[in-house]
Amino acid sequence: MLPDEGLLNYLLDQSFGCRHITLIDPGKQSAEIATRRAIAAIESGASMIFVGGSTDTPDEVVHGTCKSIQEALELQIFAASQDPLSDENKWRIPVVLFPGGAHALSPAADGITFMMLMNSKSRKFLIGEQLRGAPYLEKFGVEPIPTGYVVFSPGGKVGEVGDAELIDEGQEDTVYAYALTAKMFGFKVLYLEAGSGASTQVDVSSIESARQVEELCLVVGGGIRSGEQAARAAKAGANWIVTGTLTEDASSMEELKQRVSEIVSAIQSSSS
Ligand code: 1GP
Repeated sequence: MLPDEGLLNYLLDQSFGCRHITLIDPGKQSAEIATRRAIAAIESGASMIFVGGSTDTPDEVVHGTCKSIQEALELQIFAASQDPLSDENKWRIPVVLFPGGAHALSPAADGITFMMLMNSKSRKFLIGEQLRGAPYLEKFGVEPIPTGYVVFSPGGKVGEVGDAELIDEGQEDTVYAYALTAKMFGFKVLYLEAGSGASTQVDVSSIESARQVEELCLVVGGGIRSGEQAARAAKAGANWIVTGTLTEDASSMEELKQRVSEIVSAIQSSSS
């Protein structure tokens, strides 16, 4: 559900400090489970939901998940509006597509990270998928968020499928050049990705190098599983921390809530 200030303003607003995005992969769970997880994550302090991840999820599966999450949010907003003690704005949380390509799209989403995989060696991920997706997004009015996407070692599946020239620790100049290039292209967001389920997160020096380009909103994800790891990225300058695996491998909703709360309180205290 769109917040009152609109998607881009909400995303770029730095007055809240570092915030958390829960990534839901519709290819890995039913729409019903995905929705329960998204609602539990928001209850625990997540400020945005990304839907996407897998490279081979059909449109209708992605759409079913987005629709189901949006319907659940509408219900929560309605319930909160009937209760004078509860704040309905808490449920105005954007559901944003995080696509693996031009196939994983849905008109039910509030927006999409419209990405260039900047360190891909393949035209397909630099501009090809975007050309296929753009007319669809225009037709259905899904708001594109201009995003540069850079994949770091170990990179995981996205590094492999996206044919990325992975960035290693110690390549601060390269990271700075990518960040400047992203700014010069007019991207609003730079997403530093270590790959879903990565054994190591994006290193602090790389985040600090990207942070030198102050105009960019920095999203950092991949391999973040604890509050301590999330805090490290937040301190280095991340505006948003994405976690996916953390919520998906939680053994119960209680565990999921506990894990998300830990991330949220760690990043808030290290960025305020
Ligand atoms: C993947 O950065 C995200 O695009 C999340 O990674 O699954 O490791 O949290 P994890």
